[in-house]
Amino acid sequence: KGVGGAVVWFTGLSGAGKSTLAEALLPRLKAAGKKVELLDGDIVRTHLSKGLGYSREDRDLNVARIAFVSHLLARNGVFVLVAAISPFREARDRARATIGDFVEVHVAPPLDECIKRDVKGLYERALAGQIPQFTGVNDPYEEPLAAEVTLDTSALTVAQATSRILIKLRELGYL
Ligand code: GGZ
Repeated sequence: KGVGGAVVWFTGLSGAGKSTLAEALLPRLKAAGKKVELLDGDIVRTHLSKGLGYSREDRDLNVARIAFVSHLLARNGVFVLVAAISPFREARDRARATIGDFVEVHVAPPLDECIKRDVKGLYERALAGQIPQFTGVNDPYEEPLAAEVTLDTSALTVAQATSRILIKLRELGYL
């Protein structure tokens, strides 16, 4: 497995729990002696992808940029945790092909659960027609067909979900 890096790619709806899980996994990987970097959608969009919107073209470009940077890091032994909706299967599969050491984690609570939580009030606005192209409401989310890990975060604690990812990373020989 090269010099031991890998990309753990969290995909799923807004509010599914991608960032929460990435943030919970980070110290666990550090404790295992790994170098770790987190690329979170919010941060990426204020720096690397500043100016991009939410058309399919812009989302795919965002994902391609994240994949490019992740690959550079992973091939130098870093564990990269990516948290981005990344709603289009083709773009995720291109990321997988670019990166190689790619562990796809589908963070998959029911949409209803995301709407119920609505941490940032975005679903309420989207459902009221105030946000065009909001994933899961009026824009598609294409579910992974073969994610390494699928987590229904409405039925799991953060600790349980994190431990499932760690088990998979061990199984795959990354830990
Ligand atoms: C989806 C949107 C949108 C639209 C703004 N659709 O939960 P959040 O708020 O903090 O994270 C979401 C973030 C999505 O950025 P990503 O880079 O992860 O998306 S993608 O991978 O598709 O490029 C959400 C907020 O931005 N947001 N408008 N229309 N999410």
